[in-house]
Amino acid sequence: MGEVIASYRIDADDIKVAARAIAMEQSTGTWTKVSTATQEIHEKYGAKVVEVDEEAKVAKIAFPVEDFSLEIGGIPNILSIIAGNLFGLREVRAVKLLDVEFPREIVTFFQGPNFGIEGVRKLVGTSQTKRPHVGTIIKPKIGLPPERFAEVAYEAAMGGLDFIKDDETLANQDFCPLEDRVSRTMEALDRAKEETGKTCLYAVNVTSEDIVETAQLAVDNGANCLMIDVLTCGFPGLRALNRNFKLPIHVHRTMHGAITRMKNHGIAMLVFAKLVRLAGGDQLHVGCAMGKMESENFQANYNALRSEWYGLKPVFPVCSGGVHPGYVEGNVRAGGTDIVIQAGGGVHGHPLGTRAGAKAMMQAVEAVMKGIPLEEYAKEHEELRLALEKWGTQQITRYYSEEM
Ligand code: CAP
Ligand code: MG
Repeated sequence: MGEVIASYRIDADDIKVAARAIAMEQSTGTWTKVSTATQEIHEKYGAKVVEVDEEAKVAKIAFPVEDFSLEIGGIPNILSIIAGNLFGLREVRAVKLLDVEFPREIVTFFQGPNFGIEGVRKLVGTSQTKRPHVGTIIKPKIGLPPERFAEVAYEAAMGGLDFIKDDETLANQDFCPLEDRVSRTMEALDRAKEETGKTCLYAVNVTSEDIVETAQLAVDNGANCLMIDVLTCGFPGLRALNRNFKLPIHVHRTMHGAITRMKNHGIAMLVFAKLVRLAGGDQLHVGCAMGKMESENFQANYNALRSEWYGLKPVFPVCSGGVHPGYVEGNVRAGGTDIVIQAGGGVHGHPLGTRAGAKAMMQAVEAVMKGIPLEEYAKEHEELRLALEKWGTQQITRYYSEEM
């Protein structure tokens, strides 16, 4: 039987002692010896410290596969074990779960994405070109009524985008009820398809108390893609979508910064990326080289989503947050072409509006795929030229302005 191996960076007076305390707390031990825990129990179910790198302050702890309840406990149980009480132990000042390696039997128990990169490409029609997908988040984040939302979606699709999505805070508010929003938007996207011949996916945010019921409402109103805020909603929500619906699932990671951002404490995005792939997300926000969000180690996340993993389908890494046409080249260079590039402000903030903004994003991708520098391509592409004039191609650090 295999083991789950978790790597922790530990800040403690004695890293070996702290690692041992973590292994005990998270498996068969507690703060004192108890008569109920036999030697046999410790041997069979006890987690072991298998490696300690004192210089890097990293310890690897191996958990026997038998410690996990996959069928019923699923991903919540995995998290309670590898990422549970340990964060509060007095032996550690701070600790970060950096990575986790799963054995074959756990990976294949979870069947992963239903569509994966190739499946989503087939729906959109990019299996041949293999170019990055381009999407937009309808902005403003909240406030648009369904009719206006659908019009903006139509404009984005007419501009050639592959993908539109709800923002992570949009659910079923009174100003934009989900049923009305989805039916109008899908009707608008159908109209756009009649004109362009191209499919545009619309990821409906179904993050909610009863995600299956909400997703069913979206599907009944024509949805062709679903979206979940996986950390606020929970992994069982993602698995429920994966099991119950044959639609691609876009996974947003809102709230992750509270958990992933501190270098010495929390859980690395890499761990969540692996769990999302297990749970069956088809696209996941994992950061990128250029944009408004801090993105440490995004390359490792991309690898976890796209590399061979006991036959599980690869997940499309989503590069989002403060992206605009001027950042497309830098992001593709860093992330490759098997990515989804998204721009909200970078589409709807275009001087000529949403359709032109969508076109500018597509033109930037075309330029990169043809190996033509953006500035060069912009000479013959008005929308791209205007976008570059407004936003440039250099990473900026100050994003929010008074003119909003
Ligand atoms: C992007 C976005 C995403 C962030 C999340 C937003 O909009 O929709 O939520 O990208 O970040 O609301 O900010 P803009 P990440 O294109 O207008 O910035 O993908 O890093 O989790
Ligand atoms: Mg958003």
